[in-house]
Amino acid sequence: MIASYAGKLSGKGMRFALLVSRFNEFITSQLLEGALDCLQRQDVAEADLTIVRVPGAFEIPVIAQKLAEKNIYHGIICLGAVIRGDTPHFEYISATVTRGIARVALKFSIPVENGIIMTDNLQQAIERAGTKAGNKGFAAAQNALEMANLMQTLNKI
Ligand code: INI
Repeated sequence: MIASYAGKLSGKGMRFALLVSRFNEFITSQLLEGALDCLQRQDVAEADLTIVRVPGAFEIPVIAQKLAEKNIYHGIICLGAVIRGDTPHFEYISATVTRGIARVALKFSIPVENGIIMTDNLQQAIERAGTKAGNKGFAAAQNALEMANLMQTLNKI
């Protein structure tokens, strides 16, 4: 028989940290709302949720690392919005943040989900923050649940 594993979406008894950047707050607040909606609908208790705010997306990886070091969270959900401007700043921030988040996940073997919208313009960001293209915060929270459950399952084999 082939052994096959996939994570469930249940959040009962799991602790999550939500890391939210204030830059483009009117987008990131919608991502936070979507993520909380997902987690609470999957039975994560309020007492098991921690929200941490940082100035911008660039600051997310170091705080994700700080939170991961505590070894108390089943997952960390990073929420932000990086929107292209007239300078190459966008390229540097998005690449650095993406690499930083991946590094923390690999270093600590916990899900550190990238719920950071990276778009060419404000319209695309709005579309991904609870309108036409769904809510990337909700999706990141769902991925965190699936990955946290998968980690628990794989810990048992
Ligand atoms: N931070 C963002 O989260 N989104 C952006 O679109 C953005 N832009 O375009 O500049 C941004 N810049 C701030 C950056 O994340 C840091 O907070 C800043 O560079 C100080 O370290």
